[in-house]
Amino acid sequence: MADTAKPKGGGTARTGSRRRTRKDSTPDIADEQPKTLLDYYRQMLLIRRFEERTAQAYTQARIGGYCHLNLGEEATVVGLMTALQERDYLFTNYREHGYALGKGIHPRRVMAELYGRSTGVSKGWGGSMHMFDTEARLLGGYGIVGGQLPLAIGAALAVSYRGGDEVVMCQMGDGTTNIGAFHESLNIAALWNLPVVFVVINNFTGMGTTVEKSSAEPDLYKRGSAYRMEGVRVDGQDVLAVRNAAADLVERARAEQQPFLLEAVSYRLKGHSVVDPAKYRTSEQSEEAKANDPLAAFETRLTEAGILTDELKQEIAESVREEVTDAADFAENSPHPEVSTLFDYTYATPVPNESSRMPADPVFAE
Ligand SMILES: Cc1ncc(C[n+]2csc(CCOP(=O)(O)OP(=O)(O)O)c2C)c(N)n1
Repeated sequence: MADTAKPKGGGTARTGSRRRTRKDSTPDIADEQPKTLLDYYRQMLLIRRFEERTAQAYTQARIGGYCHLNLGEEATVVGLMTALQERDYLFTNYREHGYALGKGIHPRRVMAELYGRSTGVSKGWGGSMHMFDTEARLLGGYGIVGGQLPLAIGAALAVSYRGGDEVVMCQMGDGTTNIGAFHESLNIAALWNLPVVFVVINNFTGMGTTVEKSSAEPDLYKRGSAYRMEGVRVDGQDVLAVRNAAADLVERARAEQQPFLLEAVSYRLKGHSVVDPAKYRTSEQSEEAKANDPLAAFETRLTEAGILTDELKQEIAESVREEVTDAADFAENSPHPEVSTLFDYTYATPVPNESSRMPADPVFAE
């Protein structure tokens, strides 16, 4: 087991910084291509601005239903997504907008899905929590806590059965590690040597309940040890550290055909969902979180290294702003799906879309 983000002592409700890394584990940006670093910066900024726009559209009632944002988790999301090969599969929980963007889905299609429009990733029927795109190999988007885990190992079993070399990444939150499906899935994945990387985003709270109050073993990367699964903890505020740790495990899962567990210690800047004012946090915690904003920290690092000049910063900010505005305009101007298509993408076998059908009537068409 490795621990590159060791908590300092056994405090109670803590924010990202106190639980963060030893400095010696921070990758040196001098080892990276400036182009790569700027690309990561842009991706993180895109998620930030996209999510801010999403929050705004929600308050304007352009977006309905549940809606959970990746604000504050941009370094983790970008680090994880850049560690995957295009052919690798991804399963996530409902906090997924940034992952969809990171998996290469166009911001227009992600925003249109949030608006519930037919041009969206799931043709407007999935919404914020249920994005699904077989081409991009994003296999959901799940609103049921832990619902993605058994499905992810099913996909990994299919890969393994066919002798493929794809890896399945299965993202979840810290709260998910106490769901039965977590243990069942880790057990089967280890028993059957499935190529899955389980990723726990430890943002310290499941809704408003802290990890310390819900987990007998709050060092979540150790939770795989019951299944003899190697676990690694990484600083989720550092995009390079996340990419390195994730890429290592993804490639080992591919080569060794076995599962791994990665814990990324991150922090969400806002409440659980867009309607949660996060009153369970102290103002000290919120202030500390803002002070440790991963996007601002990365921006400072790149600026100090002379990689991000004022001109470049402006240029990137402008192009991201345009991309997000374009996505929102596209969503706004897209049609709602036809009600007659309600069941078209839900079942593998055609199902009649008959509102008059009684519960006892057969589900599948003759
Ligand atoms: C089976 C199930 N139980 C409860 C809920 C309600 N619920 C929605 S999100 C959530 C917290 C999950 O927290 P975590 O796994 O840490 O993910 P995060 O929101 O931090 O990404 C709960 C309890 C649910 N959706 N599904």
